[in-house]
Amino acid sequence: LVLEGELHRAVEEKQFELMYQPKVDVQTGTLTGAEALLRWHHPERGLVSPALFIGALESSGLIVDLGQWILEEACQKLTLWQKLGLWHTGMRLSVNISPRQFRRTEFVDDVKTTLRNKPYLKGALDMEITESVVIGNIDETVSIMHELCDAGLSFSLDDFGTGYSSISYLKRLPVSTLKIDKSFVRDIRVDRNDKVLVETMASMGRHLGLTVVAEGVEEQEQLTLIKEFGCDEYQGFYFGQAIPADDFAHVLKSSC
Ligand code: G
Ligand code: G
Ligand code: NA
Ligand code: MN
Repeated sequence: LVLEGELHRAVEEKQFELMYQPKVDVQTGTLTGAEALLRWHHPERGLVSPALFIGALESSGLIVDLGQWILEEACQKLTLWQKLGLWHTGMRLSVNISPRQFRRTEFVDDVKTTLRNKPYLKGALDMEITESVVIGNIDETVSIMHELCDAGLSFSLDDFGTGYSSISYLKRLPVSTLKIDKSFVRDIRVDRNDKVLVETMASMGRHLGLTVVAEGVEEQEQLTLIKEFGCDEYQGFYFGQAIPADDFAHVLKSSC
């Protein structure tokens, strides 16, 4: 159980770190970018997974300030990697945006402020969202997304196929990438239903002109199947888990 007081302290004492999980081109095996994932260095418990505290960050509202830090931190690393010549055109760094963060009236202005005087970040930064960002009024959500697209950002629909991201949102939201949730990929070799679902989701995404990313690829056999189904990219322990920024820079270097 994560206590809110503990989280307040964690934010104050900067106990958080962003780690980076590679995304890979299914056909060529080359890096296409990364997803920034939050980690908490708990003073007693060690490294704590966000699965255990994202909910508490949301309900306490702490995610608002921390989310802005996540965005700034990711932009700072992106700037560094570009300056070092490690970040190629077309690669994207994704950050997860929580609904609470997205729904704030100041969100667009805060993002634009973060991107100000950094034209080189255009086309390199992506936001992973689920349908829970929709504010009730879908038109408002779409207009916020368009404004951010104009500022050079792209959007990925995360956890696609689960309760949090459905076909109707794929139709209505200006996303450029569909991420097939890892719960479908896990048993793709043995579960015929999962296999059909992944194949169908990949086909639908492709026909809609979206980049299709399969999440949670852990083995060669899963990679072979998602390749057959036409997924563009994958992410998963088979290539690598989320790693500290410096380690990810080495991965970038060795793939140059
Ligand atoms: O990295 P891991 O698989 O443990 O993440 C667990 C959950 O926490 C996932 O649902 C993931 O989307 C979410 N998460 C990880 N990092 C961030 C982040 O920086 N911001 C938000 N809002 N959610 C995150
Ligand atoms: O909800 P979201 O898709 O953002 O969640 C990302 C989470 O998935 C992260 O916590 C990350 O650690 C986890 N993850 C990434 N790759 C794999 C994988 O190959 N297998 C499993 N089980 N989890 C993974
Ligand atoms: Na995500
Ligand atoms: Mn996901």
